[in-house]
Order: sequence, then structure tokens, then C-alpha cells
Amino acid sequence: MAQSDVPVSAAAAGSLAEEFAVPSHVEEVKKVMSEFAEQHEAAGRRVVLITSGGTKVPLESRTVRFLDNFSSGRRGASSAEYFLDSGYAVIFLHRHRSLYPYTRLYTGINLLDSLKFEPGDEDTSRVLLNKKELPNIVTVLKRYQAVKAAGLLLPVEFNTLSEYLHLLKAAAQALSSIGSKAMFYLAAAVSDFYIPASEMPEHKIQSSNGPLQISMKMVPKMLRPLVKDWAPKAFVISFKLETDPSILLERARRALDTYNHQVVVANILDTRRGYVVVVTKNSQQELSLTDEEVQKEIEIEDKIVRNLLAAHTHFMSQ
Ligand code: 9Z3
Repeated sequence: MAQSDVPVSAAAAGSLAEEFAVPSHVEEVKKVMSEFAEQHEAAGRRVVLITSGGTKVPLESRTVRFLDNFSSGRRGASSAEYFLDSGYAVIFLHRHRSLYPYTRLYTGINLLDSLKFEPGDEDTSRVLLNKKELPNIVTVLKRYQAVKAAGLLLPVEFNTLSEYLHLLKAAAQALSSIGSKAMFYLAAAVSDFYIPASEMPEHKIQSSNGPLQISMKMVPKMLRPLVKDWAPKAFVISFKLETDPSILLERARRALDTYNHQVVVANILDTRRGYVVVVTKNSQQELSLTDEEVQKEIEIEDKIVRNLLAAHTHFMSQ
């Protein structure tokens, strides 16, 4: 959202716990993330935290309605696979039920249509899989199981904006111990607006009261304390989403100047599957897919991850 680069004071960022209820499991998840990062760093791996999916902002305490940010989670889920292929360990902080690495490839398919029941007695009845209905299932299953067996993927879920903010802070603190070997790949679509708990109606808003007018507050920008205080040595990438191409690059540059992180990946909603611009303080690189690449089912995330991997290596060497 365009207003999202309004700088927020340290005081506002510091009031996170006052403004947004702390989820009960956040300390426990932080410990798991710390152990994950340290274990993989000790094994010589880099660790990337990927955020993925859109946040949900409730309009009522007993929530019937909420404001949702658009994101299918595909960018985060497919990028996770390319990072895993490149030897990274991945913490996947994602919106509950948004697209997930590997299973994302089968979301359009009704699983029950690809199974066949072969009756027999208790010991011999079987369920068979029609491989044609699930393209590349054997290869994908092998990749998924190898990643699982090696403990390379740590999934963490969020639903609301509040959960997202607290878990991102916890993740940043958990990864600070591995310094520049940590990468933050912030692809989630995060709301810029919320209704403070003190101003939120408890019960369902009644339409009998007439048209609805809502006033929302600005969400504190997490990027500033993340880069400055929580994980100052990490390699940080944010995503900039716009619908108007004429303001995209200016917004991306402004975000870099404001937060002082390393990379902004800029994209336009309608063309995001085939075109992005990787913007750094002194460079600007367009990545796109040719018709031939689209035919071959090459994904833009493959190119984004390759580009960032090289940039991360360079960053670590400095
Ligand atoms: C993105 O721009 C992602 O690339 C998409 C991916 C959400 C467009 P999908 O999940 O889409 O594959 O369907 N993410 C960042 C969106 C965002 O809200 N950015 C804020 C902004 O642009 C900064 S944090 O102001």
C-alpha cells in the first residue's frame, strides 16, 4: 500500500505489545526458531526467513468481519523450494492455509479424484494413486520427504496481523545470533491499517445502524527496528507491491532510503508472475520470463532466488 513508507517513531514500534496482544505461543516458537537457526548454522548452512500470505485485521473483537491483504502465498511457497534447492534452511512464516511448498503444485486438484479404492478383505483392500492426475508426484514427493527428513523446513503459521507482527519480531531476534548468514525475504502482504483493541466493537457491527464508517490507525513499520535493532547484520529483502506502474520504482527506492536494508523486489499486481525489478541502493535489475520459459513452466521465483543468492554471498563476504 502506498502510504506504507511513512516512517514510524521508535516509540510507536516499541509499543507493539501494548497495541497488539502477544500470542501465547510466541516465546515457545522463538526458542524453536533459535535452535533451528543455530543447528543449521553449525552445519554450515545459511538460513532464510520467508514471510508469505496476507494478514487479516479484525473489525470486531468477536470477529465476524475482517480486512484481508491480498496474497495467495505462491511467491513465498515457490521461493521456499528454490531456497531449499540452493542449500538454505527455511523458516516459512505463512498465513494459515495459504499456499505451502510442494503441496502448492496440487492445489487445483481434488485429491479424491486421483485415488482409487480396490476392495478386498481387511488385509488386502488398497487405495491406489492415479499418477496421471498428480503430475510429477513421485519426484515432488521425494524432494518433499528429503527436505523433511533433513529437518530443513520449519513452518510457522499466522492468521492475524497481530500474530504476524509478534512472530516476525521473534524470528528476527532468533536469527540475530547467526549474523550475516541470515536472510529475511519478506514477501507477505501486510496490512498498513488496523483498529486498536480499545476502539474495536465487541460484537458484530449491525447493518441496522446504517452505512459503515471505519477509522483505522497506521501499523508500526517493523522493517525499521528489524534492520536497526533486532537483526542488524542480516541480509534483508522486502517486497513492494503496487497497481500503478508509474510509481513503483520511486516507492521501492523510497523504502530502501527509509529503512536502509539491502534489497527491494518491486512488482505490479497484474504482472507479478512474469516480471519484477530487483532494486538495491546502486542497482536496478529487471527479471522477466520469456514466452518460451513460460511454456517450460519456469517460474520467476527461480530467477529471483538465484539473483538474491549471489547478492547474499557478496554481502557475507564484505
Ligand atoms: C509482494 O509484493 C508479493 O510479491 C505478492 C505475491 C504478495 C504480490 P502471491 O502471494 O503474490 O504470489 O499471490 N509482497 C509484499 C506486499 C506488501 O504488502 N508490501 C508492502 C508494500 O508494498 C511493504 S511490506 O507497501
